[in-house]
Amino acid sequence: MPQVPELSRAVREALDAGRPVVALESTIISHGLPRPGNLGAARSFEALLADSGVTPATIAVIDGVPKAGLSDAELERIALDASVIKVSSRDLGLAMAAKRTAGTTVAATSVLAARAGIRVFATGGLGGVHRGFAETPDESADLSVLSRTPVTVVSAGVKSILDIPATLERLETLGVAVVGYRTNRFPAFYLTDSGQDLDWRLDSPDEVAAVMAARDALGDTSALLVANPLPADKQLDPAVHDRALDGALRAAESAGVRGKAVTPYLLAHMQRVTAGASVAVNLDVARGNITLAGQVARAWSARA
Ligand code: PSU
Ligand code: MN
Repeated sequence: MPQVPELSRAVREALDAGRPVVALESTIISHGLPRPGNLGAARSFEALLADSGVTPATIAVIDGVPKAGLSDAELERIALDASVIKVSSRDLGLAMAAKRTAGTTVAATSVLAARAGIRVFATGGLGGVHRGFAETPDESADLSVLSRTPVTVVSAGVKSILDIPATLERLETLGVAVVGYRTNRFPAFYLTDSGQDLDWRLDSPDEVAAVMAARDALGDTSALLVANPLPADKQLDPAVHDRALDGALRAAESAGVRGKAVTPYLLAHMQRVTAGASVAVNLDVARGNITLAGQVARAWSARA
């Protein structure tokens, strides 16, 4: 079997030369953002990196082949083809053997990035522990996979649709390091501040790279989560947010949505009832994280 994931030429050359590379996930494109604007978003995510001299490595499964670095035609398939499925890490081997085309979640993207030797990864917001866990124990595989995958993930905390205090407890149990970027509070994706305090804060990309080096020296094989909040003037209006989320949670409950459909269902509901305001905020969240991830990747490659 060829190398997994298959690297695009640009990604392979950048990695070989020790130049900065940032992995990007693709479930945000296939299942997080609405078609057809998601294609332009995916292209703009890559351009943000390329414009600052960082090689983007969007990760996805194309006809059963896990890839890091997509052609524009492949990016278009992930964005526009409605038969594209969502895969977490456990699904990767199944999607490969079945020759499926898939967007990769944070869990699946982290596994593939780590195998490729890509150290820094940007997403919008991580999965986590869902509300109502006591009745339906829904916890994203993102958390347990990050406990055993050595990658630095830049994320605006976890999605506010989740139970954030419970998610932070799980991250602690699982041994995932969590730092606030220029903040002592954990962000909440659409919202700047979840109200939850963090023990650690870092204020520059160089400081993040120094922590990565220290963790390597330790042989630490878990992830470092860099929680990067949206500026307060760019967050979703909290009143609009709370109303939309309340409706989304009730709709999901009465529709009996389960499993991996839950997160896309809640995000799509938020998009409808906020008339697209949540999409604009989601894009700002992703762009902010990708920009910071690019800076961290540059600081990391400058150390070598
Ligand atoms: N961030 C976004 N939009 C998304 C996601 C993250 O801005 O759609 C995706 C990520 O791929 C994440 C997934 O891993 O949602 C979580 O899904 P689940 O709760 O089923 O694990
Ligand atoms: Mn789930």
